[in-house]
Formats: sequence, C-alpha cells, structure tokens
Amino acid sequence: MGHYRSNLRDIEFNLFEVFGVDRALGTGPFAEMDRDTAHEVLAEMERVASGPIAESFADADRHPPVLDAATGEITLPESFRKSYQAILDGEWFRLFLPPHLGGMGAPPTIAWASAELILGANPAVFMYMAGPTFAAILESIGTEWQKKFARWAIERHWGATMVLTEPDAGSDVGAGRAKAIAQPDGTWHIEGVKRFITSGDWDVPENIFHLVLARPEGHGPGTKGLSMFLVPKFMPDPETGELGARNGAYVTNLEKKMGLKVSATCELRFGEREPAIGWLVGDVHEGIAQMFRVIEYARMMVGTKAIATLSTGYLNALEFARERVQGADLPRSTDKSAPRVTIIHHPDVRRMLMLQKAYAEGMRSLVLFTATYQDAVALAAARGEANEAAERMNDLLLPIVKGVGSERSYELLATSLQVFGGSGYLQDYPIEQYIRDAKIDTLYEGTTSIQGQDLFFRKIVRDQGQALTSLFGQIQEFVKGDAGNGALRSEREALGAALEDVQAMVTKLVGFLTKGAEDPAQVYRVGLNTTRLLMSLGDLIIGWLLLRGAEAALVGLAGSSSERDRAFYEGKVAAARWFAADVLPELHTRRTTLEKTGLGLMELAEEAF
Ligand code: ST9
Ligand code: FAD
Repeated sequence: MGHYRSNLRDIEFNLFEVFGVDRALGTGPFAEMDRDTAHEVLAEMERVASGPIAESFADADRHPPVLDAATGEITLPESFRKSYQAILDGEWFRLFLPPHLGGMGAPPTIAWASAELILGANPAVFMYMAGPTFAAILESIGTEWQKKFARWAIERHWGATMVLTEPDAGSDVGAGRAKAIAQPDGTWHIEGVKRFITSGDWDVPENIFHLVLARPEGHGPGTKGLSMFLVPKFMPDPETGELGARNGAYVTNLEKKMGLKVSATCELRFGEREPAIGWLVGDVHEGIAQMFRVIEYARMMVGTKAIATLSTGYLNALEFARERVQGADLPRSTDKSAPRVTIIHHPDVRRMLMLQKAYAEGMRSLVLFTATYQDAVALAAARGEANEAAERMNDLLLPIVKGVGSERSYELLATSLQVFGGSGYLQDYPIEQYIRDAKIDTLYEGTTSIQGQDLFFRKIVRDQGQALTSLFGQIQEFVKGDAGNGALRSEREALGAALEDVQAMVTKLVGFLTKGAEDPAQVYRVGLNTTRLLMSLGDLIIGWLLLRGAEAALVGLAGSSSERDRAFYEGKVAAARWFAADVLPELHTRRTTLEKTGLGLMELAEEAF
C-alpha cells in the first residue's frame, strides 16, 4: 500500500451534506456535471491519486531533478514522469478549465475537492500541471493572438511558470529590477535575473511559457510600474504554433531544498545568451493586477496542498496508533502484569489525534466553504453578472486558507510524527517527508506575515469590513439558532464567546490604525498582531464550520443505519465539540494579549535581541 491516505468520505460529506453543492450541479455552467458524475470523478480521482500519482512520492524525493548547466535543461526522475503521465492520460487538468477551453464543466468546489486528492498524494504533480490553468487565465486577459497562444498551450500540454521573485525582490515584489525594452516590431526584450521559479524548466512538455513581471523602461517604481510579459521557451510560429527558435530565457541554477524536491526551483536569466522576447499581456500595463489573477489561484492551491498533507499525515498516524502496542491502560498502569494496549488507548495520544483530526477536517471544510463562493462567482458570470459579495468573501477567505492552512498543517504534522514515536523520524514512514514538503507552504505565494497584512489592511480595512461583517453575521446567526436541536447548545455558546473575542480584536486593531493617523508609530501595534488576528479568525471559522458539520452529522446519525456511517458521524460531532471546548476558549487570552500590546518590542534596540 502506498503512503497516501485519502478522506473522500469527509470531502463528500462537506460538499453534499454540509454545503449542498449538488444544488448547483447539473445546471447552468455546470450542466455537464450532475451529482453522480461528480461522485464518479472524485472516486476515480481518488483511485488515480492513491495509485500512480502517489507511487513516485518517495522515489522522486530521493532522486530529485538534475540540471544540465550547459544547456539549462532539467531532467525529472523517471518515476515522477510516470505519475505526471497519469494526469495527462486522464486529462484531469480539464477539471480546472472552463467549458469553452475544453473543460469538464466542474464547479470550483468539485475541482478543489479533486485537487486535494492530487495534492495530498504528490503535490508537485499538481504544480507541474500549471500550464492549462495559467493558459486559461492568459486566455481571459490576453490579446487575440495571446488567446490563440493559450489554446495551443492547452492542446499541446505546455508547461507554465509565474515569474515575480528576484534576489532583492521577494515579499517586496515592487522592488523588482528586471527590465522590459520596447522593440520596433511591438515585442519586448526582457532582461534580468529571477530566482526561485517553480517549474522553470523540465523535460516533459515541448514548450514552457513564462508569465514574467518586468519594468518597462521609464515606468515608475513599485508594483504599479511592473507589466506582465508572455515569454515562451521556444518561439511559436505566429500562425500555426509550431515551435521555432529557442528564446533567451535560460535556467542557470537549480536550488537544493529541504523538501518538495521534485518540484524544480530555478534561477532564470533573461536576455543574457540571446534576447528574451516577450509580449505584453493584453497589450496593457496592468502587470500586478494581472499577476494577482494567477496568485489568487496559487494561494488557494497552497492552502489546499498543506491541508491535504495534514490529512494524510493524520490518517497515517491514526493507523499507526491503532496497531502499535505499548504500555498499559492508564488506570491499570501500576499493575505490572496488566495487558499492554495499543497506543490509541492512551489519553495523550487521543489528544494528539483529535488535535489533528479537528484541524484537518475543519480546514478541509474551510477550503470547500471558500470554493462555494467561487462557485457563486462562476454561476453569476455565466448569467453575465457579477456577484460582488461572493468575490469579496472569497478575497477575505483566501489569506486564511493559505496562511492558516499552511501554518497549522506544518505545526500539526509534527504532532502526526509524534504519534509514531521514534519510528516517525525514519524514512520508513512518510511523515518526515510530509513535514519537509509542507514547510514551503508558509513561505511561497506570500509568507504568513504577508497573509496577515493582506487580511487586515486589504481584506478588512480597505473592504470597509463588508465581507467580514457578512461572515460575522453568518456565524452570529448560527450562534443564535438552534443547530443540533439543543445537542450543541454549549458549543454554540463557546462559539458566540469566540466571535465576541475576534470582533473585539478587529475593533482594537482598527483603533490602533486610526491612532496611527496622528502618531505613525501606533501602526506597529497593528503589525505586532496581524498574524495573531489571522490565526484567531482562522480558529473562529474552523470552529464554526466544524459545528456546521456536527449539525449535519446529527441529521445523518438520525437517519443512518450502517455502522461505518455512525462512526463517521459520531467522529464529526466529537471533533466539533472538542474544538469548541479545547481551542475556542484560547481566543480570549489572545484577545487580552492583543489589547495590551505596547510598543516595547519596537523600541528595543537591535543589539538587545
Ligand atoms: C510563488 C509561486 O511563490 C509558488 C508556487 C507556484 C506553483 C504554481 C502552480 C500552480 C498550480 C496550478 C495547478 C493546475 C491544475 C492542475 C489540475 C490537475 C487536476 N488580491 O497593496 P499594494 C494587487 S510566486 C488581489 O499597494 P504593494 C492589486 O492590483 C511569488 N490583488 O501592494 C493592487 O493594486 P490596488 C509569490 C492584490 O505594496 C496592487 O497589487 N509572491 C492583492 O505594491 C498593489 O497593491 C508573492 O505572493 C490581493 N490580495 O506590494 C509576493 N494584493 O491596490 C508576496 C495586492 O490598486 N507579497 N494586489 O488594487 C505581497 O503579496 C505583497 O503584499 C505585495 C506588496 C507584493 C502585493
Ligand atoms: P523575504 O521577503 O526576504 O522575507 C524574509 C522574512 O521577512 C519573512 O519571514 C517575511 O515574512 C518577512 N518580511 C518581509 N517583508 C515583510 C514585511 N513587509 N512585513 C513583515 N514581514 C516581512 N517566486 C516566484 O516568483 N515564482 C515561483 O514560482 C516561486 N516558487 C518558489 C518556490 C520555492 C521552493 C521557494 C522557496 C520560493 C518560491 N518563490 C517563487 C519565491 C517566494 O514567493 C518568495 O520566497 C517569498 O515571496 C518570500 O520572499 P523572500 O524569500 O525573498 O523572503
């Protein structure tokens, strides 16, 4: 049996029993996918993910890609190529494409549910599959010819990259120095060095297209002075797309990393050997806004990847805890002849398992809840309308999916390992690789600090609290309602108290910010707390979604006959209760700490650290 432990039961529970996603299936833009088809897709995806996709997970970690420094070409390990081929064979990338580009007509909820399965089994496989998705974005914002290019890219399975980071421009993308020089024929020459570029080169696709941020000569500083260019590895014939000359974008270094080793992270140099020819995307200088179309997708992907890894980490740990015999049951521990028990009998092991279960399942619910707003946006778009409220809510939730998903998953994968004892530290089990592979999720696509700032300054303050107020309203309604017919009364009370705590945190931070207008140093008090707010709002939403799950599970329990179903539903209720009792009260302490934030830390001399 491979390393990957999926949880399709919980995925489908969220989709159909909690969020009622099936109501929109089989209609409008999702006409091609009714509930039965969605179930078949997910079941098949689970089979492929657990089989050929997961198969190369360890081998590709031990035999990472190799760079030929002379040519700048990267060779992937053979085992991994087979896993990638399984995605191509099933044309699974079509899950993420709109119907007019050959998509399967899947709503984002079903697409992200499927993505979890691939990302948990072998995340780099998903990341190498960026080509069609990035091409679809290019198709939506590009010129007529770029739309044609995008169609070639999809049909011919070209690879793609997003190219922002430079040695001196990481979080601060606006510090980028790569230049774009206009040519008389309307193209541009790109010059500069980019680093940390995922999938910068690899030997499967015949072509790779880079979406590059560079600053046209004479343009202003910061992100607003950047434009986005389409820079292919090989120049396509403008009419037919047949590949011609090599373009001047070359990989000059392949990074050696802690984890996610099979995903090639590259230094990419433009315009050094020969000109790197690019086209201005959409013929407009709106680079950062265009790139955020890609980034939003990638941030959702990163959160989903992290959570998928925690879920398989937890399920591996659970399996081990059911088998490993060690020690006596605690009440009989003084009796030296007492029978030895499996470690799942020990209270502290149960605590560790429940911590992982509650977060893994609560955060899965968070991903799919977020995706329901993407469904709503797509449904409106199909009617030729904009659902601004859903767009705002999706925007608000994205830093939580990415920031909270990655931080909690990394932290709790250490708990998965802990359940294994010393065995978890060995490569005999997948957990040590999960931890190495998941660490990157708190770093790329905007570090956790950046997610916290994005949440507060952009998604709350700049949005004038509109999406947040709507979210708080939904939680408040649940608190005041009768979910669980009395069975969840104390949990709803705990949720209500947590809601008050988080509301007070936001109010206090807005107060600090307002004071900053007169005394700029006050804004440090915000900056000292944005990660705390991010994590706290995350816990509040996770607690709420777990309770919504418990409500649905109580309904399921009332009508279920199979023993497996009963155990599943009881687990859902137990996780929600545990989270409400053990985690939500922590928010009060965090609120008190936040309210008392002073400036001492900022006034401390650097030498004193
Ligand atoms: C990276 C890649 O790390 C990692 C891995 C990639 C793997 C890709 C694989 C993808 C998978 C594909 C799968 C395929 C499917 C297969 C299927 C198989 C089944 N939202 O606040 P301001 C915009 S890449 C939207 O002043 P600063 C906005 O236009 C590197 N837009 O920022 C705004 O203008 P306005 C990632 C936003 O101070 C403008 O920016 N690097 C947002 O100038 C300026 O905003 C990073 O992420 C937003 N949230 O710059 C950098 N925010 O205000 C992190 C900003 O007028 N750093 N805009 O609307 C940041 O995000 C910084 O905060 C900053 C600051 C750069 C934005
Ligand atoms: P820095 O920005 O130098 O940050 C260092 C520390 O300072 C972090 O803790 C950060 O949170 C903190 N910090 C920085 N600025 C602030 C601030 N204003 N407020 C508070 N804290 C701050 N980039 C691409 O363009 N394309 C890719 O495909 C890509 N793939 C990647 C793959 C891997 C494996 C890695 C490691 C990176 C990848 N990146 C990619 C780059 C990635 O997005 C950056 O590493 C990330 O944005 C952080 O930038 P940095 O590493 O320069 O760190």
